Amino acid sequence: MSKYFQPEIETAPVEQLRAIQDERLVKTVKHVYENVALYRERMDAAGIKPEDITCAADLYKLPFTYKQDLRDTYPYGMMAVPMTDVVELHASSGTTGKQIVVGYTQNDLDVWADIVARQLYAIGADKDDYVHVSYGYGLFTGGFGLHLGAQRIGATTIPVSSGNTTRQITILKDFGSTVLCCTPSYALYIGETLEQMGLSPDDISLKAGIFGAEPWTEGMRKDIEKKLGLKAYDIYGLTEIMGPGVAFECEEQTGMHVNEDHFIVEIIDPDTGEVLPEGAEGEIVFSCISKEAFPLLRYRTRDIGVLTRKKCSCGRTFIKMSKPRGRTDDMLIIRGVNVFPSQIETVLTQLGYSANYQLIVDRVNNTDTLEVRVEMTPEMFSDAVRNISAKESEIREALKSLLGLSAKVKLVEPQTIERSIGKAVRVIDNRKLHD
Ligand code: DLL
Repeated sequence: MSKYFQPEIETAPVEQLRAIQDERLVKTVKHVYENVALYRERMDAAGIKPEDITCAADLYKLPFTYKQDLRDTYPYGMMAVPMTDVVELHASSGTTGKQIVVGYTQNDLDVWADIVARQLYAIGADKDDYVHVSYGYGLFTGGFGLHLGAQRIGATTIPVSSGNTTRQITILKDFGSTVLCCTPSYALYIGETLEQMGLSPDDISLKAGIFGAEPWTEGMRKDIEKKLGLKAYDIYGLTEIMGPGVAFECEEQTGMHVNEDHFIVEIIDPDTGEVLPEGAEGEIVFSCISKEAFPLLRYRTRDIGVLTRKKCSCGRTFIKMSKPRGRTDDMLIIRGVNVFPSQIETVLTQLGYSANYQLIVDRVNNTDTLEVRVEMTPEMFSDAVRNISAKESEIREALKSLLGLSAKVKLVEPQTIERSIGKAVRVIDNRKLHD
């Protein structure tokens, strides 16, 4: 069986990919100029005509698109085809602000199925697999996206959706699920529940997992792999661009290949908007080049990552993006120190804790405070009380020396931090209450 779903594209020489991007970008720019008022107005205001964009290298000339634009044109102002051609809608509420809605033509759904199918083939799944989808079904893109891909490869699709964790385990066991798809925090929760039910990975048949929709660390990957007895792969995507499958991890497990025949990715300096060279960290920006219903150009994701064209051992030629470190809007600034929750997670998992933690930020007498609440593992808890303050200062010291961050650390009893069946809530920022 091939590990590529569409080998001619996935392993195409870079020049060939460039040529596809050139042609598709030119077509998409014309399409949005003619059909989306916001793009026509923006381009007119910037003095750019569709003819000025002749290849992918001209992309930088185009204005950016922001989440606010999607809110301002809510619900259907960014659709580039008549609504009669739109066969499905999805929406994202985000953590703050008004929801946005996106649309797909039948052709868009076919492309979505293909790119998720590429992910499934890349991790060694095929029609003989049982793909257990525990991402939420509904307006969230996770459930339906993975579902489409699983059907496209002819796998036996199990649309469980999220929640009811003991039932998830019964289904994993009885239905013989071989591939699990959910958020990494839910995967961890499923792993813990398996343990609590007195079962081990040998009692289920999982061989791989496709986990995304939130940042997660290498430490968390190892923990999930151990608890569930599988290989854990990362998948990236966002509602505005397509949903899961914009980028996917291969057997190397060192970052995600961007489906470059459908999306052009850039890294920019979030402050100046300047395009940064390969290898530099910055904000990830996507342009859709094959979408019909909702093709965004230069969309500012707010995700922070790095791109590389280094040759990948899997043979794919698509550019790779690192695991996003976080989002510009999730970065905490604690007394002048910039820190992403994922950096704290790395420190905790290196010290042997699982990724059950919460960050509580506040402001006391005009000074920011951070409390890191970390759950003890059951083993630590049983051997513990006298050790607690020593363990807390060990974490405090590690945060200080690795991140330059002074924090209060509080070890809490096992199972006391709320588990998530979707995206985990890591940060409680009480400063917002005072603003
Ligand atoms: O989370 C789509 C998705 C579903 C991706 C299932 C993967 C699996 P949104 O709800 O619109 O869409 O959230 C998109 O989630 O901008 C990132 O900040 C974050 N995100 C998504 N995938 C990853 C990942 C879906 N693999 C936002 N690593 C994005 C880190 C991720 N962050």
